[in-house]
Amino acid sequence: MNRILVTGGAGFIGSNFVHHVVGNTDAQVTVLDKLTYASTEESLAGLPEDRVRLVVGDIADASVVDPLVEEADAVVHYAAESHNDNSLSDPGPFIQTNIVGTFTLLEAARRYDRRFHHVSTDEVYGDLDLDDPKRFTEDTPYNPSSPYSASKAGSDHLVRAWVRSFGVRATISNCSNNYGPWQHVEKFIPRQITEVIDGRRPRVYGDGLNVRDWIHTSDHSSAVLAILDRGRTGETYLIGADGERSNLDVVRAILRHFGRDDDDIEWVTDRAGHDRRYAIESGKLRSELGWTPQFEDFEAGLSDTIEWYQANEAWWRPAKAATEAAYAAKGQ
Ligand code: NAD
Ligand code: TDX
Repeated sequence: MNRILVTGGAGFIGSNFVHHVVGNTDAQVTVLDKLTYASTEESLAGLPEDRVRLVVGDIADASVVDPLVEEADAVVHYAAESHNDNSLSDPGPFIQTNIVGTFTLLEAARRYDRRFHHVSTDEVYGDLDLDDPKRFTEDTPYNPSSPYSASKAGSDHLVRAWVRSFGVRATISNCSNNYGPWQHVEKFIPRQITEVIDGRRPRVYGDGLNVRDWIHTSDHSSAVLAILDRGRTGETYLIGADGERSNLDVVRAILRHFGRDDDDIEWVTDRAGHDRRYAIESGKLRSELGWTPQFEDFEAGLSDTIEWYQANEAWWRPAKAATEAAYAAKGQ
């Protein structure tokens, strides 16, 4: 697999994947990215120009997508509208990019018979109760809650149908919540880190007891590369690193890192339809493909991430004020 087309490769997880591919393979990478508010070219800075090329364009535009898919050996599809809160304010872009965009890419993969990997989320399975002993598996029924997760579920169903009806050589991964460098300040962990840097209080929704299953984004990258390399066509693999934590526990760890009182919290309006808990059982990926996460200590990975945001204020600062103004308008 010498030429990989990475959609959404200037965003948080996609750019981390591009760095991972350059560091761990000999592949040539073309990034197709619309450069929405969620991304910057800086996330790709420093990568070798003879290995990585950026094409600015829309995954829903077949005239852009077709020639790029044709010249690639494989497509790894990250591009999406990705923030649940935005999908509650304005669902339209989520339907257009996540569903129509995925359809456009699948049609190109079908036309040119290209290997396709679709990056999805555990949110397609809905949520679990806090005391439920179960975790999500590849057999859990789809039950999405938000316009974002419904649009991702729709895109997963398209991939499954294109495999079964047209023989497209596709795999799907559904990953838990990622953290690490280059994540937009609208998301939970970067928002709280940058609020504390700014001398403000972290903003926690509801009762703070909602649980997310955290994985470092570099472990997500190694899992996607393993699936691209050794995954079986038509299969779904769940990616997770046993990182269940309540939002309150995460915020308290951030406050402690800065030497602040761990009750120094601003309780804000809850998210509509807020999923209670996500949890991933990733045994299939581990046993079938031999994958294991490198970041097994969440608190250590969180400390590295906090230090990255302290050292890279020039990257996140331009987005911060507008992000906070939009949250303030919603009482969040
Ligand atoms: P992100 O919002 O940081 O990045 C998305 C990228 O897609 C951006 O670079 C954006 O410019 C690009 N994009 C958006 N619309 C586009 C379009 N129409 N055409 C081309 N490019 C477009 O999101 P992320 O957190 O990096 O998520 C990447 C993928 O991983 C998404 O598919 C998401 O559903 C999935 N995922 C995310 C998480 C998580 O915790 N963030 C967990 C599991 C799965
Ligand atoms: O200010 C906040 N306060 C707060 O309590 C924000 C922004 C969030 N939260 C809560 C909501 C969630 O319970 O923190 C948790 C995490 O929120 P997000 O960062 O918005 O992530 P989530 O909704 O869990 O979705 C993320 O993981 C799955 C990604 O954004 C998705 O793209 C991915 O599919």
